[in-house]
Amino acid sequence: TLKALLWDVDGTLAETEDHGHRVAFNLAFKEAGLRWRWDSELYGDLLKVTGGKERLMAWLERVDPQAAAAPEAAARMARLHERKTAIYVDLLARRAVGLRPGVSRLLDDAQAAGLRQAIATTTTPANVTQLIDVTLGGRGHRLFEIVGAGDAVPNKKPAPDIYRWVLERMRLEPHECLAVEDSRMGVEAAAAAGVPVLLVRSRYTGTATIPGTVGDLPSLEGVRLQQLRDWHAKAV
Ligand code: XBP
Ligand code: MG
Repeated sequence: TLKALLWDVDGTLAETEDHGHRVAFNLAFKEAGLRWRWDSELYGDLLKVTGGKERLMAWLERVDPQAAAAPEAAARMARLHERKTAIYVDLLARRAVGLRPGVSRLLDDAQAAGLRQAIATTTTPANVTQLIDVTLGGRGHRLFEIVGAGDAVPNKKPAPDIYRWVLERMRLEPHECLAVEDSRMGVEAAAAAGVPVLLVRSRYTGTATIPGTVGDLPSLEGVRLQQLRDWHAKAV
């Protein structure tokens, strides 16, 4: 039976990428005097590299391989990423993004039903805390038992590491959980950890079939907890 819901953050809890992360990266570039600008389409391509620091490094390798080979490149991108995080947290404070439809209700219903819940994400912990604070207030932090985020593990999604990290700390077996993810990399991460995964498509998911999911939805709007239980039951 289903014991826990493991939630992805970006794209799943909220549409944070286009109006949040992407905008914050661009503002950080501007502030640093860099003439880089990521439009929505380019950003969709860059999302194939998960993790902001990793994404910046991959970008530098693409546009300036010489600078990327320099010994200080990683530290430089890490500093730029720190600014990006501060800007992103500030954008959230100014309500640049809210939760996706249906999310708040499912979180509450799951808690009321005694399901355990946790976060399994690639993003920086401060971003998760801020999103929860701003959208759910104090009640948000009581919803999630554990937040698995960012550099908690060496390998980000699509590696299964963050899911394994969360499962281990919650002392749960993969089949006792249902993961909710919006991206191919997220689905791959959950599946590789053996966790049944529901795909909820977001702005950047695209239309291609993604194998290995228990369900494939355009949104969680109107979705009932019982449906999540049914998808999970069919998978295990
Ligand atoms: C999505 C990501 C993140 C964000 C940027 O994470 O790949 O890297 O785009 O966040 P998920 P940081 O869907 O797993 O929540 O800049 O903080 O890395
Ligand atoms: Mg995601």
